[in-house]
Amino acid sequence: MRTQVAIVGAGPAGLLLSQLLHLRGVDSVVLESRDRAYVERRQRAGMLEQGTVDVLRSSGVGERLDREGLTHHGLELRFGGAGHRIPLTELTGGRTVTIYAQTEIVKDLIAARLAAGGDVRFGAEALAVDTGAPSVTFRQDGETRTLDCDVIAGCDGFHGVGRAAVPGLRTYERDYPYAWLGVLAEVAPSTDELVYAHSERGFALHSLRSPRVSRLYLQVDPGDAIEAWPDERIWSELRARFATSDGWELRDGPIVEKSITPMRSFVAEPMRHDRLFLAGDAAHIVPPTGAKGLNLAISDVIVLAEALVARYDEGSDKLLDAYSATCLKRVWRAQQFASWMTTLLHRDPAGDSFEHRRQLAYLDYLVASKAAATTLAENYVGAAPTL
Ligand code: FAS
Ligand code: PHB
Repeated sequence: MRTQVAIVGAGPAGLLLSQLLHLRGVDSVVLESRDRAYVERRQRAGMLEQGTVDVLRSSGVGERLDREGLTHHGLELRFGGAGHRIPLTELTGGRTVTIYAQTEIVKDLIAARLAAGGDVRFGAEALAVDTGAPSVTFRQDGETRTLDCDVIAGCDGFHGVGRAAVPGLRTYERDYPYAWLGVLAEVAPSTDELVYAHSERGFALHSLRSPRVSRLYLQVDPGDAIEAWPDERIWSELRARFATSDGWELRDGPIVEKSITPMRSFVAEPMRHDRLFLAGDAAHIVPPTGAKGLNLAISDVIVLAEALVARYDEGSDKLLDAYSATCLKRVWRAQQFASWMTTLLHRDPAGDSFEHRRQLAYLDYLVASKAAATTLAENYVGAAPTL
């Protein structure tokens, strides 16, 4: 077997890379260890920056996104029993964010690749990558095979095999003393825009998926088991954390999916070794508070696709040689924002009262100062590439 670009992983990074390369006449094969149904239903992100929306549209997979996506112009910070709107669009010269679930992006990309005759192989687990004479050894249907290629794109997420093939990797990590319990509920959202709640009981987030489906998160201990969170306890805790003095009410309904995600910051440098290029969660993880994980994966792939096309069209490796540094500038900007927003909004499990008052003081400042609110807005909608 041979292709120009071997892509390991059919998450948003791998699938979008395959689509972008296809549109520019570069062949690829996508190897995905899980089956299609698993990959399409895995609940993850939902908040898209403008750059992510733009590239999905320009690569021909924006039609359902335009029909079903929810464009947002602001978000609410809720603390001390009151809500405060941050007018994102007004503060960023017209930029918006869009709610459209990662599951739907994955479905749209898989459908587009298969409709174009793309080679996306499910149940094909990469076992090892050879970065020199590039090739990927993988197992599918009990048979071990080798895919020869010019370049390998390691889009295989945090637990993949690509990163391990980079010798002398430098890693930067921070584990947080809390996790997120994510809930998908068949109930109309109780808010039109996202509500980020800071409370003495802990953080909570009210996001959306559609006019009939809500996506909610609440801070839990990293060691919590999902079994300790029956639906009624989840709704009761969410009501307590979103409570306001004006009697705002949280609608509840059937919970169709719930899971606990640990929270970490992680960066692996460099994001390239020889003919292997890492993209997305394979190279970095951000705490989901800032809604950056998916958007970072997309921005890595935009850079990688452009660099690979330059290699094939112009014979130039200049952009490929700059790939890691180009991506890492944006990765670290996102890391700074995501860790700042996470430590601002989450209750310190040690119950440190100084930390709680410090958080409240900054939240008051965010609401009172246009400069402070603009800093949040600019990073939330997606820092311009120059920042
Ligand atoms: P992914 O992990 O999505 O995809 C990697 C793919 O590679 C997977 O399909 C995997 O099966 C496959 N793979 C792994 N090893 C392989 C092998 N050896 N061979 C073949 N295939 C292999 N981000 C946000 O912005 N907001 C959120 O709320 C949010 N919530 C999250 C919740 C969870 C539980 C997790 C894990 C992440 C969450 N994220 C969130 C981040 C998430 O959206 C990621 O940033 C995004 O999935 C990154 O996409 P990829 O880099 O494509 O990696
Ligand atoms: C989501 O809708 O999944 C979401 C939105 C904003 C975040 C995190 C997750 O900060």
